Amino acid sequence: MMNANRIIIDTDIGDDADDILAIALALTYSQVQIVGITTVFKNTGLRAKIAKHLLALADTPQIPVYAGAGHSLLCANDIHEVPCQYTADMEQYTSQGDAQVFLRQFFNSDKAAFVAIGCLTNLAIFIEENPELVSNISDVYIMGGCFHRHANEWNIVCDPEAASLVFNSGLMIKCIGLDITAQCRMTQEDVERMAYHANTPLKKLLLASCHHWFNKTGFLPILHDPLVIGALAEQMDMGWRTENVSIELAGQHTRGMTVCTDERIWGKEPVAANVLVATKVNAREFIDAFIDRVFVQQGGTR
Ligand SMILES: [Ca+2]
Repeated sequence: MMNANRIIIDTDIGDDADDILAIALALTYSQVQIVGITTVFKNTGLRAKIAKHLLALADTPQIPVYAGAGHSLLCANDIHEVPCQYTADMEQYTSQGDAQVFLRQFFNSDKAAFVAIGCLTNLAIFIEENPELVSNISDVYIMGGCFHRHANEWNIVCDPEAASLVFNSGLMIKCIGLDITAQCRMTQEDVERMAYHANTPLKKLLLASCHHWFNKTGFLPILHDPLVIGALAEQMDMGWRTENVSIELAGQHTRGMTVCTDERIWGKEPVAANVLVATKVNAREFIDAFIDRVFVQQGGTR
C-alpha cells in the first residue's frame, strides 16, 4: 500500500461507543492500514472479543487483536467487569495473544504510528520495558487530556502514572483533548440518519453500540475517538499548538489533569515542548463526514 498511514490502535472498546466508531471509521480509509489492535483497561479479554467481532463484520478478520493491561500501573481495576457492548455471540472470538509481546515483536523490526484511544497503560509499559524500540514509533496520537478548560479527562485519570511516563518519554505527542472532542456531539437527528442507513450487520452493530451507551448513561454519541482517526487520516487542520505538558499526579482536585506550563505569558515559546495540542475543530463538518463515510457510503441493502 503506497503512502499508507500504518497504525496500531490501542483501545478501551466496549463501553462508550466512540471506540468502535473510531475503528469503523479507520477501516473506511484506503490510506490507513491498521497493523494491529491492542486493548486496555479492565476486561481486556472481552474488549478484544468485541474488536474481533467488529473486524469480522467489516470483512477484515485478518487484522490481529491483542489483549493488553487490565490494571493501571498503580491501581487494581475490576478486570472481570463486562463491557456494556459485549454480547454472548462474541464469545466465539479470541485475541491473538498478549499486547506487549506483539508490540515488542512489531517494533523490533517495523515502524507504525501508535493511536491511543484509551488510557495509556499499554504504551507506558512498552516504553518502560523497551526504551531501545521507542524510536520505531513513528507518531503518537492520543485522545486525552483537556488543555483549554479545567477537567480531569477519563483516559488520563484512569492511569495518570502511565500518562506521565508517556508524556515524559521524549516522544512528540499529538493530543486531541476533551475540550475539542466534546464539540463533536451528535444530535438525535444524526443518530436517526445513522439508523436510516444501518442496513448491514456492521452498521447495525455500530448503532447498537450507541444504544447500549445511551441506555447506560443517557449520552448521545460524542465522536471523541473518531476525531483522532479523522485528524490522522485526513490531516485535518486542528490548529496544532506546541505545549509543555505535565500530568498532575497529586492534587486534591487536579489528579490526572494535563497542565500546560505556558511560557507564552512571558512572551516566550515553550522551551520543553512535548505535545502538539489540538486547538480547534469544525465539529459539524466532521460529524457529517463521519456519517457519510461510515454509514452512507458503505452500501448494503435493506
Ligand atoms: Ca476510548
